[in-house]
Amino acid sequence: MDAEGAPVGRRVVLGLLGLGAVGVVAGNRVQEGLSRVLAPIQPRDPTGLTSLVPLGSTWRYYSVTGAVEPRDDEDYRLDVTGLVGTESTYSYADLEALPQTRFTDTFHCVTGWYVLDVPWAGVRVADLLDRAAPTDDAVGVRFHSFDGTYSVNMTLAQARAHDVIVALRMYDEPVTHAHGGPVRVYSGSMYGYKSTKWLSGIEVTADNRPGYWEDRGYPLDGTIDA
Ligand SMILES: Nc1nc2c(c(=O)[nH]1)N[C@H]1C(S)=C(S)[C@@H](COP(=O)(O)O)O[C@H]1N2
Ligand SMILES: [Mo]
Repeated sequence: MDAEGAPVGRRVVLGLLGLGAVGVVAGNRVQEGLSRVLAPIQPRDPTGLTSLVPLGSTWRYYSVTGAVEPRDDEDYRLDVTGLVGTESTYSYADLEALPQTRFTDTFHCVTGWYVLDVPWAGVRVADLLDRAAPTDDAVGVRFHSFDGTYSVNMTLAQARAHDVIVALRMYDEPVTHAHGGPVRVYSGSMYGYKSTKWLSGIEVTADNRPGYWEDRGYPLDGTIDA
């Protein structure tokens, strides 16, 4: 998993413990209300088998900053900046007007919980990158959150994958505030920490530097089963 060859590095384990703590602190009160709100949209499971899997198939609410000031569609802005030919700012309506990609996928948090069959829709990050035209020295993409703290990096190649989107819809409804709306990232082949909630910026960078969780021990390459 890391260069030293340990299957799960000490830093990763410490990171996992840290996330557990965040889940408890940030999640406690919110979790109760959320499970009621989310009950109608839990994935269908005709076999009932997923209920036997510990930690399986239910959403956890995560925010490393506690409460985040909600943002309306009208106030929403996404900045695309950095090593690009054309920097730009998109409103929610601008994003809605671009071609939308919809697909259904299992959501995996690196701590073990997952949610089956989540429909997502939004704009491919690849399309936004094409419009911005990264310069030849561009290597990474850094996603920023309007929570003021969270950020995450991936390589330019990872960000261009067809299942990496700026998501406007989840379960065929607008992304809720708790899930990082009005606009969040969804990175299909990567663990949940690569999917920045409350997305405010996409910055094209000269390196692929660690973001919030990678600084605290999560793998820089967040590919599932990497
Ligand atoms: N801004 C922000 N984005 C974030 C996080 C966070 O704490 N803050 N947590 C990440 C992690 S570890 C996971 S598993 C998912 C959880 O998404 P959810 O809160 O919609 O369940 O969001 C990711 N994106
Ligand atoms: Mo996570």
